[in-house]
Amino acid sequence: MERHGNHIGGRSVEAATDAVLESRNPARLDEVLGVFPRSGAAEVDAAVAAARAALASWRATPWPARGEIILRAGLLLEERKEEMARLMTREMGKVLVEARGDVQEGVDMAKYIAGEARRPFGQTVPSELRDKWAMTMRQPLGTVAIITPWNFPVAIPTWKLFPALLAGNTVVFKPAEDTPLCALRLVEILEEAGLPAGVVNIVFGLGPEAGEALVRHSGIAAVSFTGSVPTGRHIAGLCGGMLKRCSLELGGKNAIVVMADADVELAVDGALWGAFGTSGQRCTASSRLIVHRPRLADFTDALVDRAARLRLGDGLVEGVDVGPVINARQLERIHAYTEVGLGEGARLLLGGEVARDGELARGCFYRPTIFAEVRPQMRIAQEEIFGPTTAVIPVDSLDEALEVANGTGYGLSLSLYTADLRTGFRAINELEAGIVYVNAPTIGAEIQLPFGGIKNTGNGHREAGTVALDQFSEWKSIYVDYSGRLQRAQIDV
Ligand code: UN1
Repeated sequence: MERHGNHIGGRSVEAATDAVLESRNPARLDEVLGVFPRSGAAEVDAAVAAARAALASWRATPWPARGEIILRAGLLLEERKEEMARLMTREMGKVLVEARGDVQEGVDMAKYIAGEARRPFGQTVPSELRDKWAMTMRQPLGTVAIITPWNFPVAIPTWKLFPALLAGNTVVFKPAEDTPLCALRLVEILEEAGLPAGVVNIVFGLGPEAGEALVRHSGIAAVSFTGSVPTGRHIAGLCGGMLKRCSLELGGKNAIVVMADADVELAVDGALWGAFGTSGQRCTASSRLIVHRPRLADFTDALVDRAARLRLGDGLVEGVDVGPVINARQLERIHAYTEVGLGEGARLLLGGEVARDGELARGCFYRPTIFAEVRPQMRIAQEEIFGPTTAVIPVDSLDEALEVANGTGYGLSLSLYTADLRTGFRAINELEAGIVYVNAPTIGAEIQLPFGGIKNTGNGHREAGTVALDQFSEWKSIYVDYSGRLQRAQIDV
């Protein structure tokens, strides 16, 4: 098994520290994919220095030329989709079809943002004075920190890396400690596509060590982070004190609402995919199912029946529906929530246990878990579990459904199933979330629309879509006075 260094200045660099982290396959914990440094402040310093040294030349590279490199990286990623997807399944467990989707999202992002390379429009507006021009342009921020989670080991880094690079920034990238190899392969592809050495540097390590040093580093102009609310809050505090820009993409407690007039079979399809896809480890996972009482029995019976038939196992094996969860710590956390739910008086209809039969004992598997008779204020209906656990909450009206859907501290993704156009549009208007779906589950965002949420889900930024460049660029306003005399704005008009 290979021992890797950090990736700094276009090559593998030994860390000053001997401490290491192992990347293990969560479906078979005895399989180690690689050993990576557990970096601290010294390694972060070296990475920031390399990124800053690369800045002047990268910033001077024309936007279209930067876009070409990103496009080539996207095409290489597309060529190697299968290889990358298999690596992802081994490194973080999601089933192969989903891993292919994750890589595809990166390919889409590359093509989309490369297309923006000739379109970073500024504005030219009239001046109030004669012989004077007024206009705006986007400029890079400098060297930015990108800190990403393990649940979308390719897609989420591409949401951040590609726009950051297109805008002319250089990067220090700290991927989650559970998925270092996917991160390394992605950056190698960028360099193979022509990205100059030092433009993206990777430091491997833990949040409280490498991540903390990176956020605090005075050479870092901005931080883009996806992860948990407590970590996001901590980063926001640090950045606030330093007046450093930070964009945060945090948790969710997303819900599917099923109204009495909905196509229940379709809603069950959506709930299965939304709740148990990626073993529920998406910030967009459907962890609450709010069901209008007239259809409660139909919906719940069909859901339990179908969820009971989902096949748990190694995501590389054909026919497996649900893979492992990321590690033993998460497995424990997920199970602790089952105990919370039981303690709160919710009724466990399915799962609620670690799966240990046969081969499953080698990895971190949790059975798809469904709670019924959940009340909206229970902890299992309020807190992000990040596992294959969902809560059925009965309601008696559309008003109540919307109130319950909106009644958490999060606001990422909400969905409603109905056959009534009026109900659908009320939902679009009144659901409090960054992303709303009608007749589709809470997962499945596409990169050409902004991704992000309100309330504790973030701090007002969006990723991808037409606003992708906003978190990574600064507006500059430019005035050119060719009158040859002093003209005083607001005075000489
Ligand atoms: C995440 O859950 O962290 O919409 C990102 C989706 C995916 C992205 C999810 N396209 O579920």
